[in-house]
Order: sequence, then C-alpha cells, then structure tokens
Amino acid sequence: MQSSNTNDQRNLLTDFNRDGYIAINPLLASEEMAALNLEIERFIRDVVPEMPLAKVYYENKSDKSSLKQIQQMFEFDPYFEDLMLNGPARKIAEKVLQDEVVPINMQYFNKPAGIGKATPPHQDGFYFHLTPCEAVTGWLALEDVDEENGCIHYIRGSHKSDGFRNHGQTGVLGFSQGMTDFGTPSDVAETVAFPGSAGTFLMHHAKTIHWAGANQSQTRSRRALGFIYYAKSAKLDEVSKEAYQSKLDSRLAHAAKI
Ligand SMILES: O=C(O)CCC(=O)C(=O)O
Repeated sequence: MQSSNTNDQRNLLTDFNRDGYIAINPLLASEEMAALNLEIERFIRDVVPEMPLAKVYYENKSDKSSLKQIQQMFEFDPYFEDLMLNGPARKIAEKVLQDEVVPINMQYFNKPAGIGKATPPHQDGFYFHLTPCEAVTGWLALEDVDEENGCIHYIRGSHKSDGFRNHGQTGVLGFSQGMTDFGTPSDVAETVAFPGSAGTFLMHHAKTIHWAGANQSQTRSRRALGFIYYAKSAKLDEVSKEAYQSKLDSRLAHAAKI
C-alpha cells in the first residue's frame, strides 16, 4: 500500500518532538481506505475464528458483533504483515524515532455503537517495559471519528515528563491500566482532540498521555488500526513484561472476559 501524504509532512519530526504526537489528515486516500476496510472485513470473517481466544476481545463475549479489539494481527495474515513491515506507518515511526524500529503489535480497535467503552487515560510505555522508553503507536482511523463516537485526545507535551504518571487497574478490557492522577489543570489545559475523516493517521510517543471517550452514538461504530513499533535501541525487560502479560491473561480468563 502506498502512503499518499507522508512526503508532504516536512515538519513531522519537529511536531513530534514538541508535542509528543503527529497528525496526518489523510495519510491514505479514500480508495486506499476502501481497500483496507475490505481486508479488515475479510480478516474478521476468515482469520479471527482461527485465532487464540486471548488475542480477540469482545465487549460481550457471547455476542460476536461486539468485537472490540484484535491483537497481533500482523502475525496471522500476509496482507497485514506486509502493511506492518513495509507500510507507511513504519516509515513514519523510523522518522520520528530517528532509529530503526522493531514491529511489535498491530491492533484493531473498535468501539461498537451504543456500547463501546471509553479508553482510560494512559501512557503506552507503562505497558511496554522498555529502557529507554523509546517507542511509538500509530493510529489509523478506519472511518470518520469525532467526539460522539470516541476520537483520540492527547495531552500536548506530556511525553517530556520524567518517568510515568501513576497507573492502576481499570477493569476495562484491553486497557487494563489507566492513570489514577489524571485531570490536573495542566492535563485539562493541554488536551487536544483529534476528530478526522477515515484515513486520518496519528502517531504518539510511548510517554504521551492519551484517552478516548465512550461511543455515544447508537448507530456508528468507531474503528481504527493501531501500529506499535519499538526503537531498535530500546531494551525490553523480558522477565517483567512476561510476568505482567501472564498475570493479565490469567486475570482476564478468570473473570471470563477472554
Ligand atoms: O483506540 C483507542 O481508543 C485507543 C488507542 C490507544 O490507546 C493506543 O493506540 O495506544
């Protein structure tokens, strides 16, 4: 897939270093988005039924139409592998991190109409266990997004703080950790919302605080594709990450959420 718009973005690195995120609207033209959405439909229809249960989350496990998240898509399908390894998100990640990158996760994020829950404020790096915390998440809107169906909000400049803000368990499937000290005057003052049309692409630093509202529409979903890349120079604490993931999986299985 070609990126229609990355070469126009001369200030990507400056914007990313200043704000902790970038926005390209649109990264992909409408015909590219139509083709991608067909591939997403195919993946959900043909590949999801073959995937391990722990990689697919539903708002309501007994209702397949309430699909909310798919993990590691690129490991299960050649089309999405190519998009993750060779597509525009990787090139932008390399540009803003100024490093080679390691592709880590491709996630489908949906907030189904009427029931899609809010994404709690969090910093992705809190989940990543990296030193130094040099990683990015790309986020591609698969359909139009706005305040009603739960667009992304960033806290501008929040990637510049030392370490992480306090996080605790949220009870929200797919976003197990959320900030417990969110909502300071500076959080409020620096909040920027990112409504946009299908094809809008965001990318944020792993320390950038972000969140999204619940889907308040009764008729529209809010579907997006996420791309996580670690900088090659960042070292993963495998033991701490493994321990965290298996504790999380067993807690979710115990609560019959996956
Ligand atoms: O799609 C969402 O609501 C949240 C996505 C997110 O938190 C992320 O990609 O890091």
